[in-house]
Amino acid sequence: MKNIFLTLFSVVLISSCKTVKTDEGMASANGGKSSNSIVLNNPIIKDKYTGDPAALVYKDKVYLYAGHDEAPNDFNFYKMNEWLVYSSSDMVHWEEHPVPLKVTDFAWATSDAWASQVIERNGKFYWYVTVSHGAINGKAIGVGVSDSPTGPFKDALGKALVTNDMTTQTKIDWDDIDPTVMIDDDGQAYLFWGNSVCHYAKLKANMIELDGPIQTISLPNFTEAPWIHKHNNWYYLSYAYQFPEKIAYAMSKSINGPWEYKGILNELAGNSNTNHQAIISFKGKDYFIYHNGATQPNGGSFRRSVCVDRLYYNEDGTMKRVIMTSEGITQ
Ligand code: FUB
Repeated sequence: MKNIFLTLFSVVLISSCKTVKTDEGMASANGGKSSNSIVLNNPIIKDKYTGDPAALVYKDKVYLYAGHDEAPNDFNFYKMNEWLVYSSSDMVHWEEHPVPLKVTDFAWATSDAWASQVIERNGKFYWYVTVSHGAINGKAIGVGVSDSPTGPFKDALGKALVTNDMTTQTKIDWDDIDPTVMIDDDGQAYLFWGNSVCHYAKLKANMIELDGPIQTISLPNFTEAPWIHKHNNWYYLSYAYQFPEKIAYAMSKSINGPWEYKGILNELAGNSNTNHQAIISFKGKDYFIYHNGATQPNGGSFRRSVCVDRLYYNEDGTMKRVIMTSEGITQ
């Protein structure tokens, strides 16, 4: 009896191992599809930890920029020295490009390749990044520039664009983080950023100088991670709400406000206390890009993974709450 039980147990174990192996082998060879049609495309980057996604639609591709989470498994804070770039023509298959930008490319910065965003103007690509400043206490925003969306990028300014001493609304020294950028239809560019306080300012046409005063926007439970975008004559300002973070958003008919709070857009991202969204339209569909800690066994708040799911608008312009999925984008 004992022998029969052991034999049966071994057969079950071996066959289940085979199934897993077959699925993994097919998944990598077939863009996430397995022989028995299990499709788990989230997270979209499976071989590295990635956080703070930003995306740029340029010509017929999407470029995804993310910070590289390099924290060892026993280290419970961010360890981020470089940013990564990936591209896709269909939001399903992603190609990794060589490392386009590192903290060390900014001679005045010391560490912390935190959240960022890239925008194109007149054939040049400007990358607004968060880093820690070497000489001025606190976080700062720098600008990289390149002739290609995949880089390599170099410091466009030779100094920070925004430093902690330029904003005085809070006593914390990490309120100048998480830049998001938009060029409005009239050609005026704007930079938004912040932690605890949401700041914004105009940018000059050269994209490397502020143009006028730094202003603030009052948003309920604003934590960080603003993302500015426009869709059908509405401006949207989404942001990380409370902590651990959900994503909420406000809408306005003008980029200068007033902003009307519209509620929660995305719920807590599982085992990651941050969520950090990017929102894009690409080939007629809308996408919500974010991070969670789904890559196991060691994924979590400091070893994050970028995911993508569909975003849907209501007829009145409000956005439907995002449904985070393991399947992700399948076609
Ligand atoms: O990645 C470091 C910080 O975590 C970012 O700047 C925030 O948005 C949060 O995601």
